[in-house]
Amino acid sequence: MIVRSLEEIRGTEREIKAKNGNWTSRRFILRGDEMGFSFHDTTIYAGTKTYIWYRHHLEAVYCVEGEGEIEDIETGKTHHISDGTMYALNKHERHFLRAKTDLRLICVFNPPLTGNEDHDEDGVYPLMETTVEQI
Ligand code: 9YT
Repeated sequence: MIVRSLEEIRGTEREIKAKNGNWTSRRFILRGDEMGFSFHDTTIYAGTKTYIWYRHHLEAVYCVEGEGEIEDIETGKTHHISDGTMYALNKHERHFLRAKTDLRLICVFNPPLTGNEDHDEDGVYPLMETTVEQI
């Protein structure tokens, strides 16, 4: 069994701050934990707009605090996000994430992130080489 607290993760290599300053991600479960997914507690900072395209990953996101919106660039549709809203990027949709207040999002990625991924200039996380033993 794995038990971890937010306090233990703060200030360690499991806490990743985006280069653009828009978010901080606390990564509770990573590929090395061999669960087949990664599991994060992310804060998206108030007033930010982030372009994201998870070309190599599927992501489900559950909002537990704050107000914001997600714009699906594929359809042009914008959806309000607040405590209790879930969205799943089941088709690798390119999107903008806008935070009106600080947004606290619980995120699950498949395949799991390895640890220190940050968005590149295309809003993409690279696909790290994965062997069967690591999944
Ligand atoms: C919701 C979202 O994709 N935010 C960006 C950070 C990401 N969730 C992560 O790496 O934890």
